[in-house]
Amino acid sequence: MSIVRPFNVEQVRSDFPVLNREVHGKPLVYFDTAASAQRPVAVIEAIDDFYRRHNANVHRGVHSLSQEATDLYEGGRKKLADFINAASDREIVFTRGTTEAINLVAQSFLRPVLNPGDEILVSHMEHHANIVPWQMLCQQTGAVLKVIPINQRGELEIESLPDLLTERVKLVGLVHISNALGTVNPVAEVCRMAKKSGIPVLIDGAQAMPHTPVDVQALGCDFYCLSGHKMYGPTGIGALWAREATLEAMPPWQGGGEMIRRVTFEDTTWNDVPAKFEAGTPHIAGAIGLGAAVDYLSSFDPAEIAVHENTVLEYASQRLQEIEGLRIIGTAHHKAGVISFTLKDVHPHDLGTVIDHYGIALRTGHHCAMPVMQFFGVPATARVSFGLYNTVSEVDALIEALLSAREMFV
Ligand code: C6P
Repeated sequence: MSIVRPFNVEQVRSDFPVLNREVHGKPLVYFDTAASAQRPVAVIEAIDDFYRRHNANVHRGVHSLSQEATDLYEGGRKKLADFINAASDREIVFTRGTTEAINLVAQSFLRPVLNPGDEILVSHMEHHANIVPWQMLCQQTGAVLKVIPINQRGELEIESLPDLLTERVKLVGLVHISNALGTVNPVAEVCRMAKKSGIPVLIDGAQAMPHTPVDVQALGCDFYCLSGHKMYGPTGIGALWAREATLEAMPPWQGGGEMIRRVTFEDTTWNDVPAKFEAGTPHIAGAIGLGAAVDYLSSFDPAEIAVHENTVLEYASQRLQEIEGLRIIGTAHHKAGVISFTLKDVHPHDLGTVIDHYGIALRTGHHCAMPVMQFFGVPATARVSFGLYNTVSEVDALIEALLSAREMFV
């Protein structure tokens, strides 16, 4: 889709109805986009239109509604394929989100080839979604989970990779942008290094999709996993990208309708990809809404979104440091979208509860990244995360609220 709109944050904000509401009598400041982004009208209307006018199951009916639903559903796949520069829409497997995409790769791609003593390499800054499925796989096969270290800024220690990338490693799993630290990882470089040893790489792109253009072919990865709700689309829908030949070679993961070509009691043959991996009735409205989210994001120049988001991120990083006793966790040179912090003598949960009374939504806890918390010696952090609709004046509101909250606790 061609670029049609110059980026103007006030116009962008008017696309998101929820931003008009108040919380505890204050204008909502939504700083929890990393958990789930808000949805623009275009996405809400695409879903609404599907249920009002086209609702039917896909791929199964000869009647008009079913054909319309199929076209809309497959249209969502095509839009997403183009958005991430997949070679074909057959390379997009719809899943419930990043978590399910990673589990699919673990069980279908890796499990059949894994032997005791083989290794899976992940980084110290992974979300649990890119740790636990591999741990489960290790328990099932006798393989071993190894960890790429990070430094005190929360950056990948890439210089440790040549020693770690031995012939025992059967897959590298790496987060593109860390949800707990905001670190942007050098994923293309890691892919290049792994490729030299013929090791496949899975990228967890959950946090990257809303912030940076993703070109799966240029990255050189083997698997890219994403979630619709992080990129202004619906919940319950996401995708796994892999090359068609890779998907063809993988056995199906779940069995049922849609994923078969012919079933007898003696034997079953599989459907073509990606249907082979989409057993059962899919999240049709989700795929359509995700397509609308792709259209929405594509209607801006990604460079303009990045400039705006970096301005908010840098301004917030500077202003937060004005607060006595505040420690930013994760100070990588290359960051996007996220600032985690602790405030001396104040538990993050208490902070989050008080800040909510100022109408400000931020997240507190371990952010499903407990090993990162352990690395930095904190049980939890408060986290602000930004979307394309956030502004520097919202950051000012946060600073005022934090200063008042600190008065209350100290
Ligand atoms: N992070 C956060 O608040 P799902 O739930 O499958 O859509 O995405 C899981 C996931 C995987 N990887 C990364 C880097 C993520 O950030 C997430 C989701 C949310 O940070 C919920 S814990």
